[in-house]
Amino acid sequence: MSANDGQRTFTLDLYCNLMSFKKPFRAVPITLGRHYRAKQQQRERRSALRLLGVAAAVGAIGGAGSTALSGQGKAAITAFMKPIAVQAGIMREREPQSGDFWSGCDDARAAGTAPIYSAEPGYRKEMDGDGDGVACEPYR
Ligand SMILES: [Ca+2]
Repeated sequence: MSANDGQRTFTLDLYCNLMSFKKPFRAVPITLGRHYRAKQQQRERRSALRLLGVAAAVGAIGGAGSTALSGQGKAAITAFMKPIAVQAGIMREREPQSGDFWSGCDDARAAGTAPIYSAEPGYRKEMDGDGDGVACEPYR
């Protein structure tokens, strides 16, 4: 680098300092606002609660799984969960059994065996109005 280059650099810097209207960049530490801090704390609390919920669910599933390993535990869980599942429409009160014959869907529903799928005993095309392979579907 020659002395001339140094002088040119100096001149350019001087020019920039004198002629520029822009203020030089100065980093200023930012303090978070009260509202933002409150939101962040709320977010952290929710995240912690979610983690706790997931942990509880994993624990419950693990506990139910270990209980289900024994036949007695499985029976207890089934006895406890079945009414809930029936109420929610996930499970039938009574599974279709061979030899089932229903005069109509009202009888099948009264027996708690509806809906009846095409491969199951008790299924008849006459009971499946729309022909989709499911007889005595729940009312919509
Ligand atoms: Ca149907």
